[in-house]
Amino acid sequence: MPILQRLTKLSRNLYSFKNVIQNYPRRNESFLSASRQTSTLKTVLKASLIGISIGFPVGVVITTGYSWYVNKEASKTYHLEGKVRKIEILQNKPPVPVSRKIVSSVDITDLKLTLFQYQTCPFCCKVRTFLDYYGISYDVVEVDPVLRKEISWSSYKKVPILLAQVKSGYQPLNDSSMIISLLASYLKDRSQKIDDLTKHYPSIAMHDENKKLKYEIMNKYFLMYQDNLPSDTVMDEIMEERKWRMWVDDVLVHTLSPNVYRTFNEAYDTFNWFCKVGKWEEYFPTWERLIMINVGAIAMWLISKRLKKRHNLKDDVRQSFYDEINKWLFAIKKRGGTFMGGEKPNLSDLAVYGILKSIEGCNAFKDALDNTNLGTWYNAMMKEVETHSGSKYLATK
Ligand SMILES: N[C@@H](CCC(=O)N[C@@H](CS)C(=O)NCC(=O)O)C(=O)O
Ligand SMILES: *[C@@H]1O[C@H](CO)[C@@H](O)[C@H](O)[C@H]1NC(C)=O
Ligand SMILES: CC(=O)N[C@H]1CO[C@H](CO)[C@@H](O)[C@@H]1O
Repeated sequence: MPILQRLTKLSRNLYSFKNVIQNYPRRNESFLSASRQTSTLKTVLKASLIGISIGFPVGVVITTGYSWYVNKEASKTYHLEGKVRKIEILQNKPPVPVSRKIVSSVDITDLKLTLFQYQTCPFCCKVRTFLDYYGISYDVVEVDPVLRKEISWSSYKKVPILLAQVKSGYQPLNDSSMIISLLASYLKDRSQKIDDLTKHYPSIAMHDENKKLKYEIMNKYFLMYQDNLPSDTVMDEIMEERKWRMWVDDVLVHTLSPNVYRTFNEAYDTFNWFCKVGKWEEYFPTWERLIMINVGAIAMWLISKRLKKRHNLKDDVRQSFYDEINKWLFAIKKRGGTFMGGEKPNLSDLAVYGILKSIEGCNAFKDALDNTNLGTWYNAMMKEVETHSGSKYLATK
């Protein structure tokens, strides 16, 4: 419908334009060719009005045609609506070289994990933060963000993907929040099996607001307690923790792109920082790296303007970023501890920290440190994560 709206607005504007021009010569009698001008203008105006009257139906036809097409495409997949996607387990590990191994000396789990990721993707940083906090070892495969050939084995095309070794092969886990909920459930009782836990997070087919088929992961913010249901007071804490984890994915993360790609120069600086911390020089040939930096910076700078609008950020996008950070800090202050989880971080602290970690080298992050009280909480979190302090709280099996 926006096309229609724009067209009607355009014809209304042209109409008032016509009035102004027609009145113009009358008020300037000395204007020699006034009458001839008027007729030329009239011809032009008539032509453009005809143009509009043709353009308008054409617009209607295009819009109707497009929605007909969307409906037709959607109807091809209606039978999938509500269908649960079969959870696949790979027989063999995809033959992709490991970029680096993160070995933690305090790892007491027997998990065998490979993380397919971009070093500076906020969702990947979130998963790494979780693994590092609990001192879990894992392998990293750095994915080329343009060609993505390292995840060509997967029909899920986003990162992070975590590959967990299970008895019958390798279980791919999609989506950062699902990965974290599943692993947190596992850490509560390590006698459970990863592939059994995965069944609690089914993907269900549905059509989104644009009638596009997509799979939604059920329960991705829920921990599975099996028979050990927590008490009511703990349940309140759990719901608060869940609420903030959803806020991270639905609100906080959307303030990042418009801020780190705010101007072309900032976008370029951001990509150069990605190149540095992502060790692109080590993993990707020069030509691929140059494409990634230059195409990436231009594309993201352009896209970030659209994202700003879509997520209703203020014109001064920094202000929207500070507003959300302050909302978070205020909620912690109200609870009275160092962290949202109190004396130790909980999953929402880990999520916020992970997301912000992804822009640590950008101007937007430095500005946030200068203009909010983020630093105290952030530094306390850094210490917790870097010392793997979560490993102390893991139940012995
Ligand atoms: N909901 C997903 C989002 C993951 C996501 O959007 N990842 C981005 C990178 S930051 C991606 O892979 N985008 C590629 C694409 O959308 O094609 C999660 O939490 O893991
Ligand atoms: C991840 O996505 C792939 C491809 O769509 C799917 O086959 C797989 O079962 C998904 N994994 C889980 C745990 O849902
Ligand atoms: C996973 C985790 O550490 N969750 C914690 C969140 O905070 C509450 C309240 O302090 C704790 O009880 C949870 O264990």
